[in-house]
Amino acid sequence: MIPLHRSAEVAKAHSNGTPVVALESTIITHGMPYPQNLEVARQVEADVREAGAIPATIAVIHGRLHIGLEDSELTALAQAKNVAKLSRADMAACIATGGTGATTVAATMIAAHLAEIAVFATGGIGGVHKGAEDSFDISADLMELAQTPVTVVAAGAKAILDVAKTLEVLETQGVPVITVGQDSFPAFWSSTSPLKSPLRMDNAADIASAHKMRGNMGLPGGQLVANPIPKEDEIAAADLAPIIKAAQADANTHGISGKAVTPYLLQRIFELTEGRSLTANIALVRNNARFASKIAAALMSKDA
Ligand code: PSU
Ligand code: MN
Repeated sequence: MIPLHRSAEVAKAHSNGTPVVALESTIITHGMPYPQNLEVARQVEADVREAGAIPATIAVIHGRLHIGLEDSELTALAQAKNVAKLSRADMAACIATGGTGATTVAATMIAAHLAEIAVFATGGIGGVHKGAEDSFDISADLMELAQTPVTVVAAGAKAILDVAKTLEVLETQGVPVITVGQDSFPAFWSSTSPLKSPLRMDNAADIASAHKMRGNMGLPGGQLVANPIPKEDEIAAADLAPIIKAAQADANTHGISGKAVTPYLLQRIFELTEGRSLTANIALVRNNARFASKIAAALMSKDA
């Protein structure tokens, strides 16, 4: 048996057929500093409600898989120290041993699917790290997208990754990468990149239909929806390039590896941009939460 626990709000939505949007918790524990992380987590939940869906922030707390957190649980998680960062490999072990951990994109997808939630909003997914030809550091998020039927809304992939290689792996794994409203694949803090998006769709209804069609065809896996950061909130790619280079060089100097790489780079970039990266990050996560709510609503409608 899986100790799966829905919050009161999510349980109600589940039985009433109200659209639900899953949200991850690693962004709270490892992606942003306190107290902004708590403010953002609450704000993103409010954005989902305002858009007509119900938010389900996912985390493992004392061995229970929580689908939707009460405000007291969210507050505790945002301040907790040494919380595990859970992916496919370690999630079951954490639940089985009564542990507490935040869920990455991969783990959140697994939990959402178990709870029958089809849409998930986040900031950015993990991908192929620079230098992966030596380190073999490729996020389990990519393989999860290939096998778990959840549509994930992100703002593209961060330039801390090798974005071209990330797109190649997604193609090899058979993951549809759909950019919203433009031809260029967005680069997280910047709305465009030199890379062309494999697919483009201009509205939530089409994305919901594509999600359903994969299911009808018996194709496993989800979809990656790349939703560009709003122009007024973006940071120019040229401004970021030297900062990312410096952050990567620091990570190498300090021998950062494995799970620690992404949180380290995010924190370094936050420092080097004097907080600008966080302001942009907040804007894009909120934008993704609103768009994911539209997809969740479209999935509930008969003609999707
Ligand atoms: N990218 C971001 N912010 C994040 C993450 C990625 O812009 O917070 C987190 C997500 O939870 C993602 C995880 O699933 O990092 C990927 O970690 P890794 O590269 O270790 O797989
Ligand atoms: Mn990794």
